[in-house]
Amino acid sequence: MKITKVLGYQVLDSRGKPTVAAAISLEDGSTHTSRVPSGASTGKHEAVELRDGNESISNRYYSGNSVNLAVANINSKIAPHLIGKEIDLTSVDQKLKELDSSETHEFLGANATLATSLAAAIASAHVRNVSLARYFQPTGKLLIPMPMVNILSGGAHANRTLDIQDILIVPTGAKSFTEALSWIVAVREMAANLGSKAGKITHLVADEGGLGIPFDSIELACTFVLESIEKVGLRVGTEISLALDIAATQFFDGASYNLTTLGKSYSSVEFVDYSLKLVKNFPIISIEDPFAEDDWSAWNSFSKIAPKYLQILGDDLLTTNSGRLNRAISEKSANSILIKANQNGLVTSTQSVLKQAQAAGFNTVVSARSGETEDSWLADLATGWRAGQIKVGSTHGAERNAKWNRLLELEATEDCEFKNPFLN
Ligand code: 2PG
Ligand code: MG
Repeated sequence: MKITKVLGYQVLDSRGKPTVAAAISLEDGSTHTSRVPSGASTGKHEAVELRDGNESISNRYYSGNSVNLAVANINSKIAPHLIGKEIDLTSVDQKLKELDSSETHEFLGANATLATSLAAAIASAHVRNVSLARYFQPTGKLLIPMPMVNILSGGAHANRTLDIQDILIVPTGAKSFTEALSWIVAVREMAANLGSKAGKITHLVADEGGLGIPFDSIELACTFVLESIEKVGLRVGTEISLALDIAATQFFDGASYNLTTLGKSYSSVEFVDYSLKLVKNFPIISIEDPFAEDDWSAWNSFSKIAPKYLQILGDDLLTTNSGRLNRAISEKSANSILIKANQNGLVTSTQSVLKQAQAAGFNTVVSARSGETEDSWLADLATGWRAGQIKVGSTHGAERNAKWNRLLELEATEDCEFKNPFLN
């Protein structure tokens, strides 16, 4: 079926910041839309998010953040090459690569390429008359991903109420996604109640819907989340464990890791030591970005001494980039990768980074961004790609719940399985 129209336009994300949307129309009269997310703790090696900057007149009220250039690239540089062609995700992505052969999509903007690529994926699934998840995995049981969910937020997402970015939970003992989500909601609500009872600020809901409760140390914050789990009546370790997103690039100054709420600075070597103690003292099964994005030696030495069960997850380190992943595989810097489509810029190359990681025995966690939209394609990608895990933020905010609700829907409507990825 042929493409009849490709349209880019500007919409708002969950932080009220402009982002790119694309719509692809087909001969049968249907139109398929997508909206791209945007990060705050953005890694230096991510694909380029094209924003207009301060010069643009149309940008007057958006503090330099409008995306008219990226939108114009869809409408004038991409659309003419797609209209009249058969809809097919792989050919659309191939064309986008030809139009911008730079690895970071700096000419068209990765927000322009990803919006187009996602709309093409959704339109391609429509033509086959299957869900987007099924488009990627046509037969066999679909694998609903294990959720990794934000309870406490800090860092760039919550005005630095905590030095690190997130304390999350993973309900590894749940037998279905539906059960997993119910446990998570209970823990989040318990944390909000316990926080209020203790006289802490609990009305601060962070960018990803997590609680922005201030704590003097990471250890105190972890203890608080553990108490919330126990008060709900769930067993720590066998049913639910902790996960951290340290987002260490944010507090690394090139020489030291500065935990400002604690008032302590650590050299790279000392921070490896500190991180090891932290994971040994708490039931933490996953640690994301424990070191800065280019501090490879810290990653490498930590990976050598970390407990074998620990998921060492590269986000800013790997930026869903094949070359950086290759380095991490050969140097054994990490054993897992966060997969974010907008760090990469195309649906097919994001999936191929995921496959490359899985082939090397890495765990894969498909992730939302802190600036999200009401779109739910992420849930389908994580499921159809058999990622095993997904991270979306918390269970507050329609832009977060759109993804959780889509996973509930997939579990209810498709032939699915749900597994604990930490048993592999
Ligand atoms: C992260 C993400 C999502 P951001 O660091 O993993 O939590 O944050 O989108 O701001 O990069
Ligand atoms: Mg991260």
